[in-house]
Amino acid sequence: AYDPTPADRFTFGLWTVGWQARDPFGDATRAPLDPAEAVHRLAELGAYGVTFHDDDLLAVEPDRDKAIASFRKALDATGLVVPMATTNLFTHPVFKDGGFTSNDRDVRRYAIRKVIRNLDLAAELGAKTYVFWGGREGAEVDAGKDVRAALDRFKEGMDLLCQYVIDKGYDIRFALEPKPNEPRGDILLPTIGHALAFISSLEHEEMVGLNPEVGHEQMAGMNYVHGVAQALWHGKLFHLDLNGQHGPKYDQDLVFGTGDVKSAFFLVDLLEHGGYEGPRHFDYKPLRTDDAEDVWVSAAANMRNYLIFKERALAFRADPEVQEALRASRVDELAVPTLAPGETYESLAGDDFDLDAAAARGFHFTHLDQLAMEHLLGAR
Ligand code: 3MF
Ligand code: MG
Ligand code: MG
Ligand code: MG
Repeated sequence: AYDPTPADRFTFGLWTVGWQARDPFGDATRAPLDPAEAVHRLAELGAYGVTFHDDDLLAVEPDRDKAIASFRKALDATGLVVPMATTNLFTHPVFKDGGFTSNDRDVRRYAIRKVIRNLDLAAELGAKTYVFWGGREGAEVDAGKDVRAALDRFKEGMDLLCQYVIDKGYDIRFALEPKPNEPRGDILLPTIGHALAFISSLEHEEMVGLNPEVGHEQMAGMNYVHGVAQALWHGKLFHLDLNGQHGPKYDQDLVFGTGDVKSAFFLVDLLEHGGYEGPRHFDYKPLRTDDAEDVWVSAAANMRNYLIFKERALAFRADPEVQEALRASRVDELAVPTLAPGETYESLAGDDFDLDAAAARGFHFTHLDQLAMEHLLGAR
């Protein structure tokens, strides 16, 4: 029951299983991974697709054409698809002050060219979503960055790239990935909310949505489930990055479900019932202590955990006691509009309301929460 198949639509970034585990204090603990091997191994494990940054394809073959040919061959051999692609605008030292928002205009022009080149490849490979994680778009020194000018330039870059996609007739939408900090001291568009507000300023706002990551919201102390629900409400959940994180500290990128377990349960509950049809994309890092084979144990764990949470969430929803508890907490009542059809604010004046009785009514959320815990822990 917990064995993934392509129908589950699990996808992985090449940079996840391919992470060599370099960190700010230590060298790589694993050899580079051939993207073609990654594709074959992921397919064997039951994944549906793979995603990549332009530079990920060059992990073992510096010649871009040869690297693309080898990647394509692996895709054709396995049937794995590429639903999303993205640009590396953070590793090369040229991006140290950002890509779209570097103070250096030459760098901004280069960043846009780099995106365009990989957009063409993304379109060829059938990607429908193109992600922007602006990891270097930010600052450590407030005097060094005019945030309003930076947002002008960010908007200029996005508007231009939307126009490019329209002119080329590509079937691609963009997704912004918020993150509060790391590697910059402060990153622009730090949370889902900041990014949503920014999107509403864009020339082609209908083409731009979000790629929220579990750990990135949790680093900012945010409730990821609420953030995803709001993104869905705005019609902006174009894609997502699943992983695990233990609260506000460095970006841990743990295996999905191994950070805040309860939040992962409610996330899967939301995704399975909340109208998200896209891929379940994992953006995690195999532990630095894992060897080349352990990497595949961790890849499998992401998918297995998702399927376990899915089973628990379905059992939670199907349990008659839970349904009764939901009614007792009046969760369904929130879906009823506050005014009845035909009523106006004047109708409120006629309400016969017992203030004391309403104040005394409990919502019984503790009982509901306990039922969720018991389903999550397998005690029901
Ligand atoms: C960094 C990230 C990124 C993005 C990726 C775009 C390197 O914290 O999460 O991974 O996910 O650049 O998808
Ligand atoms: Mg992360
Ligand atoms: Mg990450
Ligand atoms: Mg990510």
